[in-house]
Amino acid sequence: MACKRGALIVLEGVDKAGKTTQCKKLVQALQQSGRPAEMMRFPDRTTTIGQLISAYLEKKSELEDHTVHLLFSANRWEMVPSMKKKLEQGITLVVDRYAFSGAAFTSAKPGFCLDWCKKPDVGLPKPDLVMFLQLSPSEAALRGQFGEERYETSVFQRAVQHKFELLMKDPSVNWQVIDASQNIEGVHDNIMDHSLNAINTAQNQLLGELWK
Ligand code: FDM
Repeated sequence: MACKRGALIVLEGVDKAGKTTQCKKLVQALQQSGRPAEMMRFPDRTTTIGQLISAYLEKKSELEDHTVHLLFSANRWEMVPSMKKKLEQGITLVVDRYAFSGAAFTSAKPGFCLDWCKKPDVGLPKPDLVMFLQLSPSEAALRGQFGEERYETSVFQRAVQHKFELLMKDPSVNWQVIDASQNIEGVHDNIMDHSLNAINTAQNQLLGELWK
């Protein structure tokens, strides 16, 4: 019998919510419990496309807004063959940001509608679970200053939060909101519970297509 597929698990949230810390802890905990798991992140800055995106985020280059949006999407599509292969091998993928960040960040810019922003990512592997790490702007501010990269301002982050709230209304995606104001271990326990459920369910289901 073919081995059971891994689950595609995504963590989303505004800046300072602790996504990267929690992705790492989740992968470690899954591996320690004997479940194969790997972490991925988008943008993946290591590819040729990823390097263009990275220079843009670091403000070392300028790119037209539609163009950079499509590059972020292309940066996900270029990883699809290896993602599918790993999932088929039974490896659970824990992903730090995905198409939801893509749609939320670009649609927070003037002149973009959410619908247009979602289009390039239609048909990507559909996550079995998307956890949104919820943190109020005032709690995020307590966690320190924003960095120097593009988009790291409180005004823009509020606009992004609003777009995430619109995306979360879509019942075709398995959204779970996680209270990220708890301590690191508390948040982790919550994330682990949801992830184990998703892994069990995904085993018996085909991988879906996002927003299709
Ligand atoms: N971002 C991320 C986008 O604008 N579109 C996308 O598709 C993705 C995946 O890039 F500001 C933004 C979100 C964030 C930046 O930062 C990436 P990190 O620190 O590498 O997650």
